[in-house]
Amino acid sequence: MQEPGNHNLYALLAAGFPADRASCCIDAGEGAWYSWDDVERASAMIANLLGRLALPKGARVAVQVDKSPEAVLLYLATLRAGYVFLPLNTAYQATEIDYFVADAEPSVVVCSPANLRWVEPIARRHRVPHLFTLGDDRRGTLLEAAARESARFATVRSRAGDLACIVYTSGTTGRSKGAMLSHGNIGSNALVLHRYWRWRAGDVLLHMLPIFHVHGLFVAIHGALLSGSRMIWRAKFDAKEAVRLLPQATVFMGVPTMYVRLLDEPGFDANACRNVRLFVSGSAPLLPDTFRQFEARTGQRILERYGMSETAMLTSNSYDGNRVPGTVGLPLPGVEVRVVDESGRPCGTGEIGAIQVRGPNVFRGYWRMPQKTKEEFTRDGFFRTGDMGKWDANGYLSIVGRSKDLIITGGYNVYPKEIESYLDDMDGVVESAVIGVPHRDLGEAVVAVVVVEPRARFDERELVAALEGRIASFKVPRRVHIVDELPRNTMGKVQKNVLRERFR
Ligand code: MCA
Ligand code: AMP
Repeated sequence: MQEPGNHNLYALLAAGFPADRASCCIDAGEGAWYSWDDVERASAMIANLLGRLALPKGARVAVQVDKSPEAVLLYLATLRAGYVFLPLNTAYQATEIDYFVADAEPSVVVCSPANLRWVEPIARRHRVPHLFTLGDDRRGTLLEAAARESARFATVRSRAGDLACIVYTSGTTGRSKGAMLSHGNIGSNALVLHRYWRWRAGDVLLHMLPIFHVHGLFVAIHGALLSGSRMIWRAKFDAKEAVRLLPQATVFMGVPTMYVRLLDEPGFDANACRNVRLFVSGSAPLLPDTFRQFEARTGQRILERYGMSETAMLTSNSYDGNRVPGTVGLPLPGVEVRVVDESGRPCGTGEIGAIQVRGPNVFRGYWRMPQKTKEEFTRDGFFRTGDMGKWDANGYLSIVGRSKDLIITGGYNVYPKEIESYLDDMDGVVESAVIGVPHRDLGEAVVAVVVVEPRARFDERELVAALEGRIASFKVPRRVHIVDELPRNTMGKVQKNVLRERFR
């Protein structure tokens, strides 16, 4: 039972652990598995290690490591010790990591042993007091140091408003912003989803998402922990492996690209998902066509939901009722969602407007960006999501576009501004525009349109090569088109819609 008055997220999750602590919590395959007892004891050892470092209150623990059960233990340990967990995409390169370390000023950085060579100088430059390594093979200095610690730890008492995590989201201005999420924000959303999606003892989650984002780290893991359910754990998504493992699972969560790839597998059919009671899709729009093909093939209707790093989950299609393709469903209990026109007036059914949200799940603000935080909230406390939407007659929300210039590729967000600034800095580049074009597998693919100086002799491959290794691979344009000039409107603004049409 949860300790009364303690809002620590770990305490909330642990209250859902099953009575049989010797049973399996995380099954990573090839005989590697953790019982609930193991999870409690190992996270206690890491929490004791963090406690011994005597970090200041609110200290950030920045983590860029390959997916492993031990990475989850580190997450849980950071919560238990009352520090702030800061997950980082494994695709990020040195320039990107340098920015996050400079901005977040973590007291602890944990990187994979293979990256120590380039992370160490970054940590030294920014005077990070503690640097550890953690591999996906249980190697590294973090577990070596934790092995000397006690396996008992009294989870720190936290208030609902205390920070639990900072999740960086790319910025429309090119600078990433750290969304500050409290124990109360994440915990309230975990409880709502637990009830809404009917998590129950005996569920088995097939977990193939990355764990440095809200989808894989919060939405998927918390549901399983709160219901004392086993997770079948794989380091990354692979469609063939998913088809092989799905018969053992009752719940699967993925981004639309994963559903498209499952449908490309000839062996994927109703029999493969005979035990699955819930397929959830999110992070990017699920095409109605994918929804229908999936239903025709398996008899299962994918449940699409909508959320953001700043807010966790906001809306969901119904569990028992209707699931409407092309919509993201109904506002979750306790979450206020409104669609407003430019003057802030609520839109009627079918009218397109800006989506704004309020609720216990909505974040505390952007890390060290009070002005930006202020701009993103209305006077009455609603957060401006930057998404455009409309209601249908039954109160289901559709996302019809974004007011923010953002590309979502395979469920990862890419802000054109950031890529444009890298391109514009290159010798010989006059200006650039980065757009998303429809892509069968990734939903959208990143494409750059570049104007180069008359004497500059660039080709597409050179421009791509110049970005590779400097920025995360999912941000690197799949195609680069060299043009004489960019189309502009009378205000001088680049007409990206024209480019999207031309290069689709
Ligand atoms: C990999 N590549 C990509 C992507 N992923 N390129 C563009 N977009 C991507 N998403 C690159 C690889 O680096 C590789 O490049 C090449 O594409 C081929 O990789 P492939 O093997 O085909 O891809 P993969 O490694 O299988 O990855 C596809 C994936 C993955 C499984 C769909 O992208 C993924 O796990 N996406 C999930 C993202 C996610 O969890 N988002 C949640 C955000 P090279 O050949 O050069 O190495 S949280 C969120 O949005 C909110 C809160 C929400 O609502 O959930
Ligand atoms: P992030 O800040 O990385 O968490 O990305 C959040 C954004 O992903 C949202 O603002 C939406 O634009 C988009 N998103 C998430 N779920 C969906 C969905 N089901 N359909 C369309 N867009 C989505």
